[in-house]
Amino acid sequence: MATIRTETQGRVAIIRLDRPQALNALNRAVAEEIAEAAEGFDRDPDIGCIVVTGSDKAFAAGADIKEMQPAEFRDMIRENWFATWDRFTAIRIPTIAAVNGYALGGGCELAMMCDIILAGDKARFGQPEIRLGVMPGMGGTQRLTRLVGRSKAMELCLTGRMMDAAEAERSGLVARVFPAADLEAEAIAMAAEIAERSRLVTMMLKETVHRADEVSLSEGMRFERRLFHAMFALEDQKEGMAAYIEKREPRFRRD
Ligand code: CO8
Repeated sequence: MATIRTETQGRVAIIRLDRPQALNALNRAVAEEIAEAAEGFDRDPDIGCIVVTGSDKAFAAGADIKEMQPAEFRDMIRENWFATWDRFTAIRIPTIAAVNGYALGGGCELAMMCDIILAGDKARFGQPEIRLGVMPGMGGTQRLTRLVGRSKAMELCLTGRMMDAAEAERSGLVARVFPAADLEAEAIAMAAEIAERSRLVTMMLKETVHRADEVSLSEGMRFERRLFHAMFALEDQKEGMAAYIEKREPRFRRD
């Protein structure tokens, strides 16, 4: 892989953006490599959670402006730019973004494609596309609005200003903030804990939470209830509840 590095630690996979010369700007090769790596981990029963991270300076400073600048409308349409990212959001096991440094434009949007965003205390988030004569194109107008509400999403997208980790946590974009030096270890520890649970149940839980963005409350409740009922067809429900009653650790299935 030319633009990312991957490794595994136990049941956790780590995808690390690795274009330091461009502050991890997301070009088409990055999208393809992240999608391919994540799909591989998603198929691997030995992996239960993926951490996506960058460097101390930048998670990712946006889509690659130098690659995009000469593109024409016909190129965008023909190649359906940014559609590759749909493969990443289709990953069924949980994903955690561990953000140190800049998460701007497409970088902020990649973080929002993940299920949980954790930030180092020096992280900066923003959607500066307006300053480049465009608007967010990898989900920023939609996911940021759902996460922080319309007024704040409008303010961030229309001004292009950056917000710090504390503000991002206050506004609901970020789940938790850690000292920058501890972020990666904390993210991996959280991922390891998630990866110890029933792999099938974490997948169904992820699908159900994301359903909340798509359907009405009553439809979402019906979907949740039906999948909850379905979980009683899994050995993991029997094992998890028996382990609680017997005061021991559960042993969930991995496949
Ligand atoms: N694309 C390409 N190269 C980049 C990017 C980027 N997004 N960000 C940084 N780089 C490059 C710089 O050009 C520089 O390269 P060089 O040394 O060759 O000049 C190198 O990375 C280091 O960057 P800086 O010297 O600028 O580092 P600083 O510490 O001075 O500044 C900043 C850091 C503030 C992050 C600054 O680099 C910056 O403002 N970057 C651009 C941020 C930005 O605007 N991102 C949004 C991009 S657009 C997008 O993501 C969504 C696209 C959706 C559009 C839809 C179209 C269809």
